[in-house]
This record gives sequence, C-alpha cells and structure tokens, in this order.
Amino acid sequence: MTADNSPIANPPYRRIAAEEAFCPPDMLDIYKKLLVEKKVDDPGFNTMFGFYLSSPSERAQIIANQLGDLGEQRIAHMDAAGVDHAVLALTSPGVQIMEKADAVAYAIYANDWLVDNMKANPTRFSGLAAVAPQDPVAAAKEIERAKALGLKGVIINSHTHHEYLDDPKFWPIFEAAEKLEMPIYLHPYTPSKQMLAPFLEKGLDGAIFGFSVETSLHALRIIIAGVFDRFPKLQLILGHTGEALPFWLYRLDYMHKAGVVSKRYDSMKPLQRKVSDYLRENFHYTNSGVAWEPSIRFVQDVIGVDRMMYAMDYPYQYVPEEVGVLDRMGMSDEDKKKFFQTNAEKLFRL
Ligand code: 1DF
Ligand code: MN
Repeated sequence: MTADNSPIANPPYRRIAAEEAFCPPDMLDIYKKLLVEKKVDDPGFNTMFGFYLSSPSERAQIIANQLGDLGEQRIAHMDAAGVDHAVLALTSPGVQIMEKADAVAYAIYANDWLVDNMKANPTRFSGLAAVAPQDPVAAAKEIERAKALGLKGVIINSHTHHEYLDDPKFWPIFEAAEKLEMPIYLHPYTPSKQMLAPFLEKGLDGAIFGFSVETSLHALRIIIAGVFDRFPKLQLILGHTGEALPFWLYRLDYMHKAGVVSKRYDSMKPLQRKVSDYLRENFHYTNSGVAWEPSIRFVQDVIGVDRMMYAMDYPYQYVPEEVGVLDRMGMSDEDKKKFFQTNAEKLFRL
C-alpha cells in the first residue's frame, strides 16, 4: 500500500472500532497450562494457541504481547491508525475453553480487570462482557453485573465445548441479553470438532475461512431454532462483513421455506419471519478484517446502512493503512459517519 492510504486527518466522524481483542496476561498462562497438560478436547484450540504461545514468528510474538496491553502501546497504535475509540472484548475463545467453575470465575475476573484497565482512558475504551455459557444461569447473572459495571454488551466466541447456543439450555443468556438490552457479539472461534478435520488438514481452520464457516453456521442455527421468535428484541453482532451470510439471503429464504413446506426436517419448524428478516432486524455487522469496499457496501445494500459498523480486529489485523482505505470509500459522508461512528454509538449506547 502507498502513503496515499494513510488515515485522513480530522475526518468528519469519530472512528469507533467495535471488535478489538485483549486478554489479561495471566489468561495466556492458563492457556499455556491447558496446552501443556493436553487436557483440552479441542484440536482447534491446540493449533491456534499452540501457534500464538509458542511460535517464534513475529506475528505470534507481537500479538501475544499486544493482547495484554491496554496502556500506552495500545493507545499509541490507536492514535497512529486514527482510531478514536475501541470496543474491547476478551480474545477468542476466552473462558469458553475452560472447565465450568473456572470459566464462571474467570469471566468475572476478566470483566473486573477490563473495567479497571479502561479507567485510565475512559474516552478511548469501552468493553463487552465475557460470560461462561458452560453455566447459563451464572452467565445471565454476569450480564446483569456487567451492565451495572458499565460494559456495553456481551462477547461469545462461537461454540462452547462443541455445543451451540440454539440449545434451549443456553437461552437464559438470550433472555438476560434481551431484557437488559445488551447486544451479543457472536465472535468466531475454530470449527467445532464435529467438522474440524478437513479445515485443519489444509490450514483453513482459523481466520482465513474456518472461523467464518463456524460462526455463520452458529448464527443460522440460532435463527432456525426460533430464538428470535422467543426473544424478538435480541440483537446479535457478526464481524467480518457478516461471516458471508448477507451474500446468502436469497437462497436461505428460498430453501428454508422449501424445507418447512415439505416438512423435510423435524428440526426445521415454521418461523414467524423469513430468515433474511432476522438477519436484517436482529443482527448488526462489522467489517472486522475486511477493509474492502465491495463487501462493506454489499452489507449496507442488502442489510441496511444503519447496521454496518467499523472494526479493526486489533491486534490480529493491525494495519493503519486500512483505515485510510476505508476513509476513501465512495459512499456519502452521511453513510460513512454511520459506519465509523453513529451506528456503534446507538447500538452500544456510547
Ligand atoms: C485470529 C483472528 C485470532 C481473529 C482471533 O482470536 C481473532 C487469528 C484468537 O488470525 O488467528 O479474533 N479475528 O477475529 O479475525
Ligand atoms: Mn476478532
């Protein structure tokens, strides 16, 4: 990229980045221990954090180091990229890899750590709450506590021990999120072990592709299970320009209807709205990791300009020039301000 792509100085909007990762440094020690003890029944975890925690590569070293910093270096990086405000979330898979009791306790600890570490820079940071789906009732309680602490939503990193949130046992989480108006960011994680092998064989399990397949499947399962008929005001957020789901709207509607009418599956019941309606009315989107105008505009076109938000995906994709590319997108200033600023302000009540 050329110098022409540097972020524009004093743009007519505040840049809010909505999918920015962190973790308390001691979480990486817990992960190291889990890797050494080989207790985790999740080959996706072993390959992902096996890489970030032991590779001598520059990428692994830098990212592992930057995840733990909410101080000067993070602020300097935000300044260099022109990011005014970061919505922080515990990095994937967060507590979801831990045993139930550890996960419940660590979510509380991580949320307190986050709130504490944001205090020095209150105008630059806000945060999402980690929860442990392993204990849905505790998770619902933690959403309530997190809201009182000032956190703005919830982060869930796709499957939890290879289980998906469409199972009604998890629905206390949705109930609390809807009632407390806390949007849930359904962030990627590696594909569940039910489907991991063919991804892993070719190195496609991570952010290159597997993350998106896993997370879009998860979102669809939640829709198909009728979660939004039960919790119609619930809002979920998908990153990476919607994990490709906006591209599928037409076919999802056609084939869902065909499946329902023909009674092909017991698990596919009639829904109150079309699949695309839920994706337009119960989801918001970010462009995390996709600094590409055609994909961003596609989501704005088929979902709506009021639901597409900016995200950088720091530290996994720290590329200041991408901000400059987005500054220069061909859309109106009004739509650009929605993208960078006001959609996030509204959704997260910043
Ligand atoms: C990666 C990418 C890892 C994203 C992440 O969490 C993550 C990666 C562990 O590149 O390995 O959040 N991402 O959202 O694209
Ligand atoms: Mn991410």
